[in-house]
Amino acid sequence: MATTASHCPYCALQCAMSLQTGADLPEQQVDHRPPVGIGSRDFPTNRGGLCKKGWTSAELINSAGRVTTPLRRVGSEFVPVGWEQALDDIADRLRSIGERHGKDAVGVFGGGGLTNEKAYQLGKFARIALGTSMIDYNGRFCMSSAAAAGNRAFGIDRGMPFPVSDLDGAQTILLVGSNVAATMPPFIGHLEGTRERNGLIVVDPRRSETARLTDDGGGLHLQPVPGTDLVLLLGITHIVLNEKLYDEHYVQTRTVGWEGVRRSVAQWWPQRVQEVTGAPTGQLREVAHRLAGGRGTYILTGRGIEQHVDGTDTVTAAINLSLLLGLCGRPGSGYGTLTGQGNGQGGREHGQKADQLPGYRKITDPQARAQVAAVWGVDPDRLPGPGVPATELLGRLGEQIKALLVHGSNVVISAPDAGAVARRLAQLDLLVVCDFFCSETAAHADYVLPVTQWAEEEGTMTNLEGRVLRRRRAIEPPQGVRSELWIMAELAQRLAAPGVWDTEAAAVFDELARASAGGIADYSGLSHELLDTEVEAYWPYPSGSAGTPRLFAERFAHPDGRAVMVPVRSRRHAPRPVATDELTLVTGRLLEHYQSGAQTRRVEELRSARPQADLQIDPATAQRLGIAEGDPGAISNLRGEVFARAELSTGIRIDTVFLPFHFGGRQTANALTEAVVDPISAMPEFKRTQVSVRRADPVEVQG
Ligand SMILES: Nc1nc2c(c(=O)[nH]1)N[C@H]1C(S)=C(S)[C@@H](COP(=O)(O)OP(=O)(O)OC[C@H]3O[C@@H](n4cnc5c(=O)[nH]c(N)nc54)[C@H](O)[C@@H]3O)O[C@H]1N2
Ligand SMILES: Nc1nc2c(c(=O)[nH]1)N[C@H]1C(S)=C(S)[C@@H](COP(=O)(O)OP(=O)(O)OC[C@H]3O[C@@H](n4cnc5c(=O)[nH]c(N)nc54)[C@H](O)[C@@H]3O)O[C@H]1N2
Ligand code: SF4
Ligand SMILES: [Mo]
Repeated sequence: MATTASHCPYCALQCAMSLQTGADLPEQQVDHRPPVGIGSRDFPTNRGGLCKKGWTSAELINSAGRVTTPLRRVGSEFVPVGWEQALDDIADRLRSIGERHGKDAVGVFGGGGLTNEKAYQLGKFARIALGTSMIDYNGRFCMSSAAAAGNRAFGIDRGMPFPVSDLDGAQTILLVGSNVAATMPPFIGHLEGTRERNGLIVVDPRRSETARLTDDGGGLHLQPVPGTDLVLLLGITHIVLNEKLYDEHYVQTRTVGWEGVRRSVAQWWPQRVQEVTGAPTGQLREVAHRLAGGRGTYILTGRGIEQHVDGTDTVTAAINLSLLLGLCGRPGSGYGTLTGQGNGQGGREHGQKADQLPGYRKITDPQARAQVAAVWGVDPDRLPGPGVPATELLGRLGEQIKALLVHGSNVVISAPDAGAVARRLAQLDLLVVCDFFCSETAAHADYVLPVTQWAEEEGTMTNLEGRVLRRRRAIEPPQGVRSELWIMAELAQRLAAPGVWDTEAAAVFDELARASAGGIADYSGLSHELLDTEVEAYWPYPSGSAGTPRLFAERFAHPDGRAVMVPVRSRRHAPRPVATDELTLVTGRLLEHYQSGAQTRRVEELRSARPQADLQIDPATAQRLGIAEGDPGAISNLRGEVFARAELSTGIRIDTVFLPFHFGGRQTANALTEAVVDPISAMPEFKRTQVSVRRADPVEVQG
């Protein structure tokens, strides 16, 4: 049996695994290809552990639903076509749409699951092969608020500016809006020490798996009203300032702007914070004191506070608190956000974001344009300007945008106001989806192009710590499947694009490294060859350096070396009416499923464990609505209606219900969410939607 060292295809923890191939494993279906087994492999982030998604990930390689030849729509059917014919036709149609409606009539939607090489190539493909500015990606739904807050405070956006193993020695960890116990199970190994020291504090309107880790011993769980975390954090900051718990020397020497922060929190005395958030004043004081109690404090944020219209400001409030306490850049303490997708970190560094070029450079910066254009072999004037963020891009489909290429996202399930997205996709002149499966989005396509899965390709991923990892090929892809690098090269050639279009990931990486040189996310010292020696490669990794496991020890990334404390204010804090029929819907994740579920709903063990979306609802609320355990519930608002089985649970606030967003059809949670975004980051408000709930008729559920 052969083993290949690689990493999990799913989340940003990027657990190390070994892929086993060989004759002794039972043969599976597609093309009679050899099966792949998953073995554990020791690594500092997961220490040999994997969650059940990781353990079962190889099932998708030979999954019966796998697309293994290009598919073309004819009426309401898909028919198999050859690659030449598909690519010729797609190129022709892209060219004629561009000629007729302008180059920005072609949109590109990327993903944070793409390798660095694919993400880089996609950004280049959009800008110089298609000539469009209209590219953005699903990281806008995921990382953009934390990224925006990190950039303005620190001058750089690396989710965790320190290795995760640093958390092992922590005294106190405040987790705000993150459910790591379900979303990155092996990560909780790094919380064990803190838990034993009674130092874990979790803020979540639900008694999530992670909140339950605080049950034994002296941990704390704060259960605020959804969407009030900004006020909560301002309130804790108020106490820290009032009771002089902050680190004055640090604030004076390493930050600017704290006077503004002091003024902005003055009005948030504990009683008032309690009224808005529901968190008792005693708990607020307790948290402030614990965070300030000596060394070893970390503050970590997740999507629970980021996916709101004030997500950037809320993360900013968490960073301001961290800076006041002197946590950032000091050994044994820090602030970080827990990046989500497999390459959520690298995916936002190499140019698939509407306003960015490789190396985390601004597309509006003349110097950056000149450098990247030189690497691409084009005149800088040929590069388009900034495009529009994901939600706006999707909003323009069928209007300004006539054609869309999708690489690594299932927007019909995962974008806000998903019903409207599906309607707009239907108005496109051309939709091309690259995927391994006929996802709900691919089902709308004119062409589905089948691509390689993780175990069939080479590449790199950048995990939540900013560590660059090697993904390695363990098995040949099925005959009819191609890599996206190949697809882009073929289309670029047909579109007579300038520049070089490599199809080998190592060569594309070398080009990416050159394009990133001198940028914020500098990868110029890295190569596949170097990464194969298993160096610990944290970016920035400029040529000649040994990388940067920990940032901010001496300086922050702003020109004056200081962190910027930006005062933020809460714009929506009126106490909520007590009696109302409306409930607040929060959405999120289950351990068993990944994202839109396009992959994990095809894995038998995961599907049978979680076959459907359940509505988490408090028993008293359910009783008031005449709903019993297991009853069908209808959750609705102006935008849509969703059906889900009621799961009664005291682990949720009485004014709140929870739905996972992993399911499609009549269980699509995003049929309810609104396409309203944070004004700074353009992140949608996935975590707070007003809905009404009623008991549904079983017939409605089937229909
Ligand atoms: N099993 C699984 N794991 C995953 C993924 C997956 O789909 N499935 N996806 C990966 C990706 S891309 C991401 S981004 C991460 C996300 O990882 P997390 O951020 O941990 O995941 P979520 O479930 O979206 O949200 C976390 C928690 O936020 C809480 N929350 C909701 N609203 C609020 C609020 O207003 N305030 C506060 N304080 N909390 C709130 C929810 O109750 C939930 O428990 O997970 C990654 N890992
Ligand atoms: N209501 C609600 N909605 C949410 C969220 C929430 O918490 N609540 N979370 C948001 C967040 S954080 C995220 S990250 C998004 C994620 O949601 P999506 O963007 O839909 O992510 P996935 O389901 O991972 O979709 C990836 C698709 O690409 C395919 N794929 C995987 N790898 C590759 C590849 O290398 N190349 C190609 N071409 N295809 C590939 C998969 O088969 C799948 O069909 O959802 C967002 N939507
Ligand atoms: S925690 Fe994330 S990376 Fe690790 S096995 Fe599970 S899905 Fe894969
Ligand atoms: Mo995400």
